This record gives sequence, C-alpha cells and structure tokens, in this order.
Amino acid sequence: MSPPAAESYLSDGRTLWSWLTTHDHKRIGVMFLVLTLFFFLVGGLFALALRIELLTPGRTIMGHLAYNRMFTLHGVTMVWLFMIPAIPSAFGNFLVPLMIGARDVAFPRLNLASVYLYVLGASVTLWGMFEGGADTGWTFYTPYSTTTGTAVLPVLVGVFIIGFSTIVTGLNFIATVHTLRAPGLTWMKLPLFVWAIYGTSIIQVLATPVLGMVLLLVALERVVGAGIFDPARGGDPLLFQHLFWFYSHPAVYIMVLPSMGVISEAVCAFSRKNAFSYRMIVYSTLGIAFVGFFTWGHHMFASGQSIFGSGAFGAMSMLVAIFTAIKIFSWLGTLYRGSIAIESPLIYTLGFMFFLFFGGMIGVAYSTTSLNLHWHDTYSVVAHFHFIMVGATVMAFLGALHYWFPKMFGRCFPAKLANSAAVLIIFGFITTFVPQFLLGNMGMPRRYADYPPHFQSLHVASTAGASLLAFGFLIIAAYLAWSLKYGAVAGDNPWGSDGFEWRSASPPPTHNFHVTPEYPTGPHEYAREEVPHAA
Ligand code: HEM
Ligand SMILES: [Cu+2]
Repeated sequence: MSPPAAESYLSDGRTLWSWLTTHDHKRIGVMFLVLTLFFFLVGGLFALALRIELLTPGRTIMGHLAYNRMFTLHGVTMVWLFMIPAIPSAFGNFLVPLMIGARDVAFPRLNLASVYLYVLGASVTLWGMFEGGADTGWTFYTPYSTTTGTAVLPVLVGVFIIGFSTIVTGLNFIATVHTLRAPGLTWMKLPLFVWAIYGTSIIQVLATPVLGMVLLLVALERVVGAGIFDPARGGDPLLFQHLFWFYSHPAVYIMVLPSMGVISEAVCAFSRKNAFSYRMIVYSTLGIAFVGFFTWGHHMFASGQSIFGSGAFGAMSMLVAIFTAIKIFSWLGTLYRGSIAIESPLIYTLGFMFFLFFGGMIGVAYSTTSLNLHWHDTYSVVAHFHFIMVGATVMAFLGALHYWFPKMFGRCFPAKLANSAAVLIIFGFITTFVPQFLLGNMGMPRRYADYPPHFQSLHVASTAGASLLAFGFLIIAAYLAWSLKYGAVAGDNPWGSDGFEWRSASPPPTHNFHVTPEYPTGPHEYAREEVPHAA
C-alpha cells in the first residue's frame, strides 16, 4: 500500500510559519489537539500531586495552602484549558467541514484567531500559575476570591480571554453548519457528531459571555474595590454563585455533548448499523442544550435557596437525565444485534456509556434536596463530576483520538496494545473514583489535604488507581507517537466506516475532497457485509 497521500494538508507547507498562519481547519484542529493534550498533561500532573498528598493523613508532600492552590489549578486547567476546547476545537475543527462535504469552516481567519486567543489566555493563566496560582477553587467563590492575596487576577484574566476563543469557535460552527452543507445534506441527515457540535456551539455562544461578565466583575471588585459580591462592601456573594453557575452548569454540557457525538459515531461504526432512532438522538441533543440552562440552582441547595427554588431546579435537572437516558437507550439499540468489532474506540465507548449512566444516576440523586445536603461538598461530589468528566468525556476523547487518528495522520496504531491500554485505563478509573464515592458517603469533605486515619485505605486505593491511569495515558502517548512515523499506512477507510470524512484521503488533501461529494437522497443504510478492520 502506498505511503500516506503525498499531497495532504500535513505536507502542504512544512515550515512552522505555514502552521502559524494557516487557514486550514484541519491544521487548526491538530494545533488545538497538541495544545489541549499539553494542558491535559499539566492538569494530570497537578492531579497526581494531589493524590500523592492524600496518601497519608497530615502532610505528605505539600502544606494546606499549596494543596488549595494545586486543586484550584488542576480544576482550572482541566476545565478551561483542556476539556472545553478538547473535542470541539480539536476534533470539531478537523471533522465538521469533512463531515458536511465542505472545504473549510465559514470564517477561516476567525478560526485561526481562536487559536491565538486560546494561546494568549493560556499564557496569562500559566503566568498566574508561576506567580503561585490562586487558592480559591476553580469556582472563584466570593468574597474569598476578591479578598485573598494569591494570584487570582492573572488566572481569572486568562480564563476570561480563553472564553473568547470558545465563543468564536461556536460562532464559526453555527455559521458553517447553516451555510456550507453539501448538496442534498439536509438537516435530518447530518452526522450525529455534527449535531452534537452544533448544540454545543449554541451553549458556547449564549453561556460563555455570562462567565466573561462575572469574571470581569470579580476583577473589578479586586482592583477598584467596587462592592458587587463582598458583603463587607455592600455586595452579595450569592449573586456571584447564580451568575457563575448560570454559565458553569451549561458549561458541563459544552464538555459532555461533543463526547456524546463521538459515541454516536463510534457505536454506528463498530456495530455496522445506522443509529437506532436517529431523530430521538438529535432531539435529545437539542433538549439537553436547552433545558441545561434551567438547572444551575442545583449547585446552591446549601446556600439558603428556597425549598421551592431547589425543587424546581431539581426537577429540571432530572429532565436532563431523561434526555441522557434516551441517548443511552438509542446507543444500546444501535449495538443490539450489530456486527460488533472489539476495537479500542469501541472499548472507550462502552466505558463511556457505563460511567455516564452510573455518574448520571448519581446526578439524579443529587437533584433531590435531601440527598444533596448530605453529600454537598464531600468526596461524593468529586467522584460524581469525575465520573462524568473523566469516566465519560475523557473516555470519549480517547475514543475519538483512536477512531480518527488514521484519518488525521494516515497511519494505524498497534490495535492489540491499544485494546489493552483501554482496559487498563478503565480499570484505573474505577479504582481511582469508586473509593471516593465511599469516602464522601462516610463524610470526607472535598478540598481537604488532611483526614482522620480510618479514611486512609480508601485514599491509598484511589491514589493507586490514579497511578494506573497515569501509566495507561503514558502507554497511549508512546504508541501513538511511534505510530506517527512507523505505524502501518491507514488507507482512506481502515474501519470501513460510513461517515463522509472517510470518503476523503487519509490524511485528507488541504481542500478535503477533489470533487464535492453528493449526499445520497433518501435514508442511508449501512452496508452490512463484513469489512476488515485496522491492522
Ligand atoms: C485524570 C485523572 C484525574 C484525577 C486523578 C483527578 C483528581 C482530582 C483530585 C484529587 C481533586 C481534588 C479533590 C479535593 O481535594 O477536593 C480534583 C479536583 C477537581 N478535578 Fe480532577 N482529576 C482528574 C481529572 C480531571 C478532569 C479530566 C477534569 C475535567 C474537567 C477534572 C476536574 C476537576 C475539578 C473541577 C476539580 C475541583 C477543583 C476544586 O475543588 O476547585 N479532573 N481532581
Ligand atoms: Cu450542575
């Protein structure tokens, strides 16, 4: 088989300058992939340091103030520098134009600007880290965040700037899906990944400005002493919490919806079937994006919020769970009686589905005031959101990386090793976060570096799990880096998948398709004959 396509987006200009000035959505996707992987590493190292500190009650490797700074930086890095851009800006940028038969996104220059806004914001946040970082938690709760002496301002301003990268990325995708679809590609034929990115973009554009505003107000209160959130200056700290969570809960769907899109593509590809009830998956994607805006108060059950307010927010949160359940049932329906191929993207997909279900069901329990007050601010909450952020979204991110790696780089990776690494990651995940549910139920508070001795065995188990996770990530990094140069040549469609993106070369030419593909009229059926999978 011939080496990867000579003329591809990767070989179209080999200088650094050709990358720094590119308008090609694929190169911009790859740049975001490299940048977000770097910050996943940084956030992961912070996590490992936290877990090592929690190996023993009392001091292990750092004091309490350092611990506060470390979990703050871990949360800030993982949420805004890794997870929010990871799937939309990396894979969304690479794939959406390919999936709709377009040559690029609607605003290529604005797309390049989204990289520079991200890099500028990340640099300012990094500067804040080197200044010692903030010790407020990733939630920047007031009045502590407007009074503490740590480097809150650069961290906050960095996140503020990154918000603009998120907004222009969302704007670009909305305009692209509305205006650049190939002839015949009507809305109800759009790939489910594109619907997921479309739903996410709506949240990015509507919610992120609220984050920008609240961070600006915190900076204002810190710098000029305006009394906005600090009761000592006539402010109201609960106003901060309402504004912050009005953004941050929908932001959870900016982190989860794209991963659901990845899963919808993977279950079809590895069961060789069309999605079971395609329309219900589309409607529940839009349902989550919409109802997600009416749930933020479930973070404030312990803030003195009225029981009626909590009841309403609880009910809306349960409604989101119904949309999520529809997706899980549809994915199961797609896998049912499919010709299943056990490949690494599918292993991550199964992990995603189980952890989303388990973590989601715990979320339903949290939306009831009684249970919520018991678990509020305990390790059970930490376990819950890591089940969704790591158990679901990171699994989907790894699934996407393995599924589209051959398309992005024209090379295959060692399939058996990838399957073993996937199993190790899933086992490491369970060992890290299940003990945290038990710790939380026993009363272990979050954000504490110290604890009574009878909690130690569960913390040790959790840290052992985190080490397995780290080891698994290292193995993946090693064989993917090796495969970039020595992996078997992929060919255009190594998985025998049905998506549009697999009709272009691997890696694709800069202009994606030599001839704009026509989307077949009428419902499209997966060919059920057996097709060999990647080496
Ligand atoms: C990959 C493995 C990961 C491990 C082992 C890990 C571990 C931890 C630990 C030990 C804490 C501190 C808990 C406490 O003292 O309250 C923490 C907090 C947190 N983690 Fe992770 N984490 C991981 C991945 C992630 C990812 C992917 C995200 C993505 C969003 C994330 C988001 C957060 C957030 C938001 C907090 C709360 C920080 C705060 O309290 O302000 N983590 N994590
Ligand atoms: Cu929430």
